[in-house]
Parts: sequence; C-alpha cells; structure tokens
Amino acid sequence: MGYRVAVVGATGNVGKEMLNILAEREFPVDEIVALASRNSLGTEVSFGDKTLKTKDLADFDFTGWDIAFFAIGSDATKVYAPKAASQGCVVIDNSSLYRYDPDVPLVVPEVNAAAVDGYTKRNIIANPNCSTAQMVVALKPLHDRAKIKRVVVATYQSVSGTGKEAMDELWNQTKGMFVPGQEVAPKVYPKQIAFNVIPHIDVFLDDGSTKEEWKMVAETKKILDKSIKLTATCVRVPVFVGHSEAVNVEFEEPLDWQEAQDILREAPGILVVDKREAGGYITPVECVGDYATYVSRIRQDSTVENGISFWCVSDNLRKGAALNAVQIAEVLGNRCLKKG
Ligand code: 2RA
Repeated sequence: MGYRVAVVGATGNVGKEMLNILAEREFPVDEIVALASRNSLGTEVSFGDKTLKTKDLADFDFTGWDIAFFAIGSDATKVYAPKAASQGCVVIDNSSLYRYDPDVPLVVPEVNAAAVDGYTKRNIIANPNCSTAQMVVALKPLHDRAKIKRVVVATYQSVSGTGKEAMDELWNQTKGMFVPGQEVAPKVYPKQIAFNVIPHIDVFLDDGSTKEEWKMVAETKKILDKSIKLTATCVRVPVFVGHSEAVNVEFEEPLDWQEAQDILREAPGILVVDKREAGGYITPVECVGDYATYVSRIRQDSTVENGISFWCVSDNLRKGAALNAVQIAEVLGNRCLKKG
C-alpha cells in the first residue's frame, strides 16, 4: 500500500525533478497528481514511463491526499500550502516561506532526520535552500567529530537555481555573443551572465549582505547548530546545473585533513573525489543527475588553529531541492506516516 501524492509546480525545474526522483527511488505511490497554475493547465509531464496531464492547483481539493510536494514561489505557497495542510495533507515545501518558522521543521535527512516528527504542529515540513543543503551534509560529520566554531563559504551557483528563464538567458546570451546584432541584453539577471560571474543572489539586506547569504546563516543554525558562526558570499556563475562551494571551517578541536577525508568518505550522502593532481576533483558538470554531495580539495588551513578547507559540489535541483524533499517524505513515511 502506498501514498496519494501531489506535486505542486510540476512543470518547473524542481517539480519535474521531484517526479523523476519519486519514480527513480520507487517511492510507494498509489496515486499521483501533477498540479500547476492555470497557465500550464494540461501540460504533460513525465512520471517514470507514464505521462501526467497537469491539473489546476487553484481548484484542487487535497482532502484524502497524504503528501504534497510544493515547488512554487512563496506568494502562491502562502495561499495553497496552508489550504493543503488544513485539508490533512502533509506539505513538503521547497519555498523559503516556512523555513524560519519555529513550528515548521527544516530538514536535511543526513543531518536532522528526527526533526521531521515536528511536522504535526502545522502539517508542513520545509526543505532548505540549495546552497545550505549540500553544505550541511558535508559539515555535519565534521561537526560531530571536532565541533565547528566558524565557517566562511563562497558559493558558485548555477542558473538553474533561478529557473528556466535564467537557463534560457544564459544559453541565448552565450550564442548571441558570437553573432553580431544578436546580442541578448540581461533581463532575468541585473548584469550579463554569459562569460561572467555575478556576486548577487536574491535581494539586498540592510547590512549589505544578500538574502541568499542570510539564508545560509539562518538555515545552518536551524538545521545543524545555532552556535555555529557563518559568513557567506553567494555568486551566480554561467553554469546550467550544479552548485559549487569553497568552504573554510574553523573547529574547536584539532582535526587533521586525512582524518577529515576519512570521516567524509564514511558519511551518508557524501562522495569524496580527492586526488591531489590535475583533474582529481569534482566539477559541476560531473554531478548533474546524481544524488551525492561531492567533496574535493580537502586540506589543512594553517592560518587558524584548527582549520580545514574543502570544495563541495552537488546537483542543486536534486540534493538542493527535489531529492532532499523526497528523502524527507521517505523519513516521514518510515517514522510517522506508515502505510500498509
Ligand atoms: C538559487 N537559492 O540558486 C536558489 C535556488 N533555491 O538561486
């Protein structure tokens, strides 16, 4: 016996990946519905070897449905997630709307799976931001061993994190650079993204940081440990899929880079690719379509007492969004919503 599952925002980058991953991982589904806004009504999406026609989210009654994966913007989530939750369906939400709500668990299963139990307060579980998810998977086993004091992270985030229009902008701008008269002006991004990098993701805050950077701080504290100090610089790069991060960590206890490497090799969700030679590390194009968070370039940082630096890369549409959401549903199924 399986679940009745809804995927909300099924025509977007993340919604499509949710359907792919539910099928790939053989999530126990009895019935599945793909929901979208009225504009996308009737659009066909794949679920394994089946094709689903999207239905209208606005009219949908979630009564009797077990789990709804939400992959739509915060404004629409604000309307439909509480509706689904009040109709008895557990919402796993990929927007940032509920992430910082103390009554909503924010979960990365490799880090804080047990927090899922707290879903009962609002019938909602939040999925973290892509850049946080992959980083905390790598930080958790190191934190357990040597207690993290401070993290300095710089991200290199792909355009799929912004959405389909941004992927088109990168593609068209890149082609346009080579054809006189067909140059494509920036529209989705404030500056040219082709052959460039943009140190700005999400809105600016009063202290000069961006909301994306703030999210990494607030979410790491909520998921992993509120005592961790973290500073981030989030950068958009001309890569279609796969977020990369250069992470520097200062620990309370001494930690040798070889031990850090061994710990990460054993850790759930991590694959270490770390040969100290040309090509002995991972790059984003190699992680597309994978589940793992890859870690490379693990080395001592001798400028602080107990410092380690590393490079980590993951498919932002998967571990950074859809995969993590499906893993949350798996934990929910095992711990709370048992079927059969
Ligand atoms: C990005 N944080 O890459 C986003 C996606 N969740 O912009």
